Amino acid sequence: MRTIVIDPVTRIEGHLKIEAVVDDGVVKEARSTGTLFRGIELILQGRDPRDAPRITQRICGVCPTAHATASTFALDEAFKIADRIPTDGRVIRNLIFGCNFIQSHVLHFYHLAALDYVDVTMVAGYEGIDPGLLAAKEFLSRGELGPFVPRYEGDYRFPADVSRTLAAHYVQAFEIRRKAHELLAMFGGKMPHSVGIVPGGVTQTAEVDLIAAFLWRLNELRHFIDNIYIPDVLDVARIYGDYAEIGAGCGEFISYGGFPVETGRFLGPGTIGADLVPAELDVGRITESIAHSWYADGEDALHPSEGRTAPAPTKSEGYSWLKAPRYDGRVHEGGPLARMLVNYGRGNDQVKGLIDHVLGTLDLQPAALNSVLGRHAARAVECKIVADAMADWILDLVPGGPVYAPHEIPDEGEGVGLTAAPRGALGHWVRLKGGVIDHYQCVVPTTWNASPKDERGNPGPIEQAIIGTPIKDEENPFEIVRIVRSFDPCLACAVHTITPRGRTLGRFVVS
Ligand code: NFE
Ligand code: MG
Repeated sequence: MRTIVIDPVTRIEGHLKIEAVVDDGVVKEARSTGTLFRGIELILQGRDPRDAPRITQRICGVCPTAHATASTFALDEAFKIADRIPTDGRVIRNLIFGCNFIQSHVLHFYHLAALDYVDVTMVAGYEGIDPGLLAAKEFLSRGELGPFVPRYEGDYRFPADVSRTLAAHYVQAFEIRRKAHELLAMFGGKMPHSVGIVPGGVTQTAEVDLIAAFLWRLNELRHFIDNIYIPDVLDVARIYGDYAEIGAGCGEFISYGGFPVETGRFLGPGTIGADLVPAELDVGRITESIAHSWYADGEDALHPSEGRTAPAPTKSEGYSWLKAPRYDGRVHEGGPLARMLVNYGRGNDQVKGLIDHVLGTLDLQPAALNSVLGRHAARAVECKIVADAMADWILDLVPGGPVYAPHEIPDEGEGVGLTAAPRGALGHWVRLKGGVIDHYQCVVPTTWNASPKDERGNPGPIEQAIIGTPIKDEENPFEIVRIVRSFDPCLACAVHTITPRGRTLGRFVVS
């Protein structure tokens, strides 16, 4: 029996520790610990509600647009204007947010996860004229190995020429992400922490020149997704086919739905299990357990609208700053895989067509999607679906049309804002009193996926995905980091500890 400790897990956002107890070459127990602590929700108390979309974006530089979206949906509801958002306002919100989805999914595959599969150091032997590869070669020749090593060794399977092609795409992906940011800024003002999405709609009207410029650049991103990103994911899946059998999670999935369209949500909401029969989402069934989290609070498993945040860093049963969100008391995984499965189950033709194409290409059954490869494939498919939809949505804009519903801020009000965020299901809960924020809670995607055990002792999705995994080489536990990264965790988003008077909660040595 041996415990493998990976602390911090690199190439994710934020600070995550994974402990895995290995016996006879198989993981028997796993612990996922959010080691970062920070505060946001209490900062909001007593403030003008319109500050919330601006301040909650500071939770994270990777998915600020998701927080702006959830926060704004919650305020639309609290202000009772959710049904008055003009079409141009709704569409432009979706375009701004869609840019962030594309950027985030490309970031995750190339700059965070791909280095687990592609030996970028092969670029050192490159003899061609590709400017990106030559820049990478020069970078390596200076001994700048930081993003690439140290790393686990012994399971890089691509030959040198394919590794170099993939490395060229790694370099190209930086440019694609920059372009996605630029695209977002056209309607959103800037990235990160855009200023375009506000309660009532957006701040930028649709103009003909903006529409043309946006569409032209969006098509460049779509070209990359179709011709580079998706084929690269399929190449990794072919060479690392065993990863369709590694990393199965809890087997139950949750989607809040995302991107409002006239008929509901473009990515539909729901829950789904192994039978692939989706169920309606009932927000009232969401609870957060603190049984194994560093929070003091007699009552466990509260609904987020009543959630409290009382830090207890020395609590002996605790091992994470993350709470443990559950649906119907059961563990659920969120993320692109959850959304693609829910929408596959709901009979969405486009999702069905693309997922079936991936399964056919790799000769896999739908059950194999609950795996490391399934998460990567679902993310790439979702990236394409959202990018293609954006090219349609933009044509719904009426240049010069209204983008904002004027309104008063009520003294009292309550709202919940649910959205798909790149990493999963994101919810913001707000309550107003005296015209200011009285209570605010965020339950974010990585809180679901990287959660610790709950009050019933059930491990969270990432913990369950690691448990039962055979480890080939305990000195190089590739399997564990590949599983964790397939979830695209963001601990910066996931943890919100607050200390109203600046009390010290604990001291941490970062090694
Ligand atoms: Ni910090 Fe986030 C996303 C949100 S997180 S990246 O996507 O919301 O878990
Ligand atoms: Mg398992």
